[in-house]
Amino acid sequence: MNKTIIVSNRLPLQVKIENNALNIKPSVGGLATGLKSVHEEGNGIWIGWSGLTEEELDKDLSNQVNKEVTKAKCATVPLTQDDVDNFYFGFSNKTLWPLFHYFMEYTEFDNDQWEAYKTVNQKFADVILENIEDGDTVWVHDYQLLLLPKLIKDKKPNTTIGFFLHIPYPSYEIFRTFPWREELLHGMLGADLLGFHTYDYERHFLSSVKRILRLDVQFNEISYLDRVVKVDSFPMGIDYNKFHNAALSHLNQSNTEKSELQKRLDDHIQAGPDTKLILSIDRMDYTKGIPNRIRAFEYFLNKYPQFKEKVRLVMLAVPSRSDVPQYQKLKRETDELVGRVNGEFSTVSWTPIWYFYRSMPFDNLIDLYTSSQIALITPVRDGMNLVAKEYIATRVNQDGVLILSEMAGASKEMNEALLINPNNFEQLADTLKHAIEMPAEEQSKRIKILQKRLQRYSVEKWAEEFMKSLNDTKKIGKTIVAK
Ligand code: GDG
Repeated sequence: MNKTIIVSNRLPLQVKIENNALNIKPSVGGLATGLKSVHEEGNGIWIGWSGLTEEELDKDLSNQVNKEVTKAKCATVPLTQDDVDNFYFGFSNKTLWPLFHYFMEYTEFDNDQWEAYKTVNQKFADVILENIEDGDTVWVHDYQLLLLPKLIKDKKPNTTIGFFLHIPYPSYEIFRTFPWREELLHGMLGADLLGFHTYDYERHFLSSVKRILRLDVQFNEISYLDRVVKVDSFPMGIDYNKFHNAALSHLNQSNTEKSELQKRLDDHIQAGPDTKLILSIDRMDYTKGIPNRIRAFEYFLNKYPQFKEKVRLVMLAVPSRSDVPQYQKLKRETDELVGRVNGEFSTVSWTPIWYFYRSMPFDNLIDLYTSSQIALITPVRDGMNLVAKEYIATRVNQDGVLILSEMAGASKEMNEALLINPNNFEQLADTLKHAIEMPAEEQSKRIKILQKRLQRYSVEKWAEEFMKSLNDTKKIGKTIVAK
């Protein structure tokens, strides 16, 4: 029986060595949830890196990892520390990530790192080829593996290959600066279906294909060699019920069940009739617009001083890629800005920004979502942004306001949020005031529509639609041959 192989840079497992012993847990991220049913079906297998380098694993540990990983229907791609430095921290995060997020000034074009990127994509292909049989389906994920579709298709033309990009695809004018642009596009075109979060990313990709490779594009189909490659948008959703139900059970928590964080959040909310919490949650990444958000909040406090001592920005920034210099710089800048604003405005009973630089357990995340009357999500570029969707799913009383950057893919499906340009402080300050003063009926009207949409287009539905479309490409292939 044919099977589906899922491929992503990291496996949906957390693999750690603690006191010389292996500790493996399933990871609980959105992608793992969405792909669960695809993964569990038949002989499905998930291929990726375990998170431990070859140097960290002696023979014994390596055998143990393989045994445990196999039990979880996974297979690992062995990577050395050099691979991780040059392919992951290097080319993926110093070239593709900034370029695809329009950060030209952060983009490095380093030939050695490009070579490492190719080598590691080949390592992924080798493991796939060991596990694949004719007629299987492969679903490759994200920007670390853009060359993989071609590497598989060349060796196994009878496999159906899907690719999904989780980050933005940039406009032609940005992409054309990339030195290895033809090779990268050919790599992606090894797929039968290419999926993006939004129609705009899809359009940008098609434009690059037309202008760089001079291929014939009809609507959303590319004639490529003897095949047709289909391109489409599949906006990724969330595990709606998980967030909604967690928020519902929060409602009924007794005082003793509440976390310390929840009690502190309650203290603020109950301090006065018009006190509000404004929430922001992101990985500490320069694409997320964190410094701009703090500056805009400072601007807001100066423009509308009546909200001093009433509103508080609760900002959770999760450490990320801290080996990359730009991320270290961003951390310093954020620390400094928070210090400046808190120094400038704090009173004995009020600190304007509560800043957490850490990751929090899921329950605390729910504390934050459910306690905040406003979510302020202002990335300068973001493929989708799931935090915006999770916030809406947790608003079980249909109150709350989402302020969302129009530069996030999520804004395309969330018109009922207050959409802003994250570089426009004036607009941001005025929108914050609007959000704080928004009547309850209007909040509820907006949230209800958003919730309905998110509930319908969950992450499971996203995976289902992609797989359906991928299966349909088998029919397109046959039509072409029949012509
Ligand atoms: C990339 C693209 C695209 C965050 N802090 C904690 C925590 N989280 C969880 C959130 C959410 C996820 O992490 C973050 O997802 P985002 O979509 O917001 O952002 P990226 O990590 O940049 O993801 C993005 C996504 O891929 C999917 O395609 O939307 O555009 O950049 O689920 O809940 N979870 C826990 N503790 C935390 O402190 N437990």
